[in-house]
Amino acid sequence: MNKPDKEEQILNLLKAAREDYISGEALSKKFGVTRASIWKNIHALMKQGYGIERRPNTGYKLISSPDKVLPAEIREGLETEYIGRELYCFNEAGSTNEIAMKLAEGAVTEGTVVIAEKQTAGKGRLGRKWLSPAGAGLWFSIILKPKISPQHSAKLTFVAGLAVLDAIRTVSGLQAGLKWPNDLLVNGKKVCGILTEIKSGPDIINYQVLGIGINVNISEKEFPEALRATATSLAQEAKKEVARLRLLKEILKNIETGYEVFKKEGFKQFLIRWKEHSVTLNRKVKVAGLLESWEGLALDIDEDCALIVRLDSGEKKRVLSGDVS
Ligand code: BT5
Repeated sequence: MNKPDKEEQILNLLKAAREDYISGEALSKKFGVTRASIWKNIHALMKQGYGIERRPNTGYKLISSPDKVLPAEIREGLETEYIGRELYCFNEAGSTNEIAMKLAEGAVTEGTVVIAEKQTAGKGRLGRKWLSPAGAGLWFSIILKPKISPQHSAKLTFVAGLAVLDAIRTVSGLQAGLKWPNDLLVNGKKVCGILTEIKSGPDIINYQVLGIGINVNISEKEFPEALRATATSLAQEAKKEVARLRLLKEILKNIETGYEVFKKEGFKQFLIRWKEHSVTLNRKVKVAGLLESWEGLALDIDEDCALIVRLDSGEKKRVLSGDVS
């Protein structure tokens, strides 16, 4: 599933041939295998949803590609060096974050992406559930190995949030806002949530997984009643379908660029931009932490991504994690 295998190479040849047919014989010669073996690969591609015409004495021609998060579709036109070059694509998975955290324990390269058409156990923070229906969203996780201490990991969630915000604007024209600490909203409703998980020693991170969930083409009725007031999708807000694969590739490119800048130049410029696009600041908020909650004015976000709230008593509270409403 990682490096282009024979099946993906055949697909790429068919794509390159465009309107022309490629004969089974030519393919079998190229790969040094029997024509029956080539047919097996073609059949497997058709099962994934590729439309392939098979004409006797002529060969194979690609008619259509599925709108699915498949390795060849993600790699085609992907403008990154290392993010998304190693791919684990699933039709159905429990949670891509869980899979990525397990993979990261082994010899996996930085930038590996785990993605699923559908998650059956998609998760948010604190074990909350993340709705991830088939075919209509982007549910994926990126494995990074930054040489940073665990306290700095939230900064990469901010870098990723900005990368998604820019990609949404480029691909759908929608202007999203950032809600502290990890949400993107469009017209006041949540379109994206980011779940960052790390494995770390006391001083330095072993690896960090950025789990990103985006409601792309989910219709209103696909959301359960309980979420309709707070959740939306890009298609609902843009009033048209949004190209899921293009959005994914734009995000991967933006995250790679952002990550490189973060490593070279630090967090400062990201924090400035994040605040510019924040929908949390300068508002009366209620912040629910794990044990306590506070009400007051959201004043600022500091360089550790903590939210500074001025309580009605005038006291300033520094909140590192929690939920804002
Ligand atoms: C988040 O948590 O917003 C992080 C979501 C991360 C999901 C991605 S998908 C790929 C990767 N693999 C995973 O298993 N997870 C990541 P939190 O801030 O705790 O928000 C969770 C809350 O958002 C839930 O309790 C619901 O109220 C709401 N919610 C659930 N599904 C939603 C959806 N699809 N769209 C909008 N809101 C949703």
